[in-house]
Amino acid sequence: MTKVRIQFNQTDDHIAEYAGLTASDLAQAVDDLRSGRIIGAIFREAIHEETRKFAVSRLETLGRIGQSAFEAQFSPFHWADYFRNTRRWQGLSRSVFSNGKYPVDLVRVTVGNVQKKGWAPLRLEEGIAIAGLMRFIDEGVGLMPHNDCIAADLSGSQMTAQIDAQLALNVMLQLPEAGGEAWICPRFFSRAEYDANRLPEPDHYAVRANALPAPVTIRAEEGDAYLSNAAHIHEVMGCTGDKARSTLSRFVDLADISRRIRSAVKRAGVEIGSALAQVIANAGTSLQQSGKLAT
Ligand SMILES: O=C(O)CCC(=O)C(=O)O
Repeated sequence: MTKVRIQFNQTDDHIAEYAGLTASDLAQAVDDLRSGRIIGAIFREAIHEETRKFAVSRLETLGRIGQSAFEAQFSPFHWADYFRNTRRWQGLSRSVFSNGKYPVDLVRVTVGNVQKKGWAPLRLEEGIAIAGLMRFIDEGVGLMPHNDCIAADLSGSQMTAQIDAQLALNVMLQLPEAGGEAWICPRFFSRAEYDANRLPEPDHYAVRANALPAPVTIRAEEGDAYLSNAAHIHEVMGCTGDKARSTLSRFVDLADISRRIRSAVKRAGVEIGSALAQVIANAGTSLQQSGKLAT
């Protein structure tokens, strides 16, 4: 395993740094993010230079691949379409990387293997929620301070109630000439706090920066990847220059297995209860029909 270096170059930024992207380092970073020991992990040269260049050139032809669940949730049509398309997007994203080099596969296998630690990858009622998203951020554009909390966005879902941590992996495929750094504020907002600090439309997804503590900058270079807790408020600085900022992003949602079991047992209890009620009601109706039960 690569030795973890916790940087303290900006007061106390708690960013772990690894050489390369390996399953064991990824599992360690997931563990440390989940426990709050670190607020981000950078994997230097997570993809090789030829892999990166190939992905960038393929993306120039294909354009953006995928959509986020956040964008899809507002219309039933887009929501259904999202689940119809996740496998296709996954396949398309994989095709942008040469054989065996798609970083999301390593993430899926690693997260799939951590069950012994009590977590499992999240599934939604409708199916697999997470497709790798490959996108560009163009000149003059950034992302305002926001968090990504599928449990708050889909508060009616029993599956999202099992979430223990929502992490985000971003692979830096191409950086702009200037700007495009990611900032993380090590701060959780309750939904009420978040709503109280929202910016007006069209930036309603984001919150006012003056409500936040000083952020930590993620200094990821082309070919690096970083993993962070998506529930922390984060931001992408405006990009400048002719080169777009292009990334592969993937959420890593971890469900707490014990919470998952409790919720399955509860659901089964409700189902058994209502099945029993139905049997009793049916028996009552049959008895009535056969005249054996007084009305
Ligand atoms: O591209 C990044 O560095 C962060 C992306 C992000 O904030 C998001 O997908 O919500």
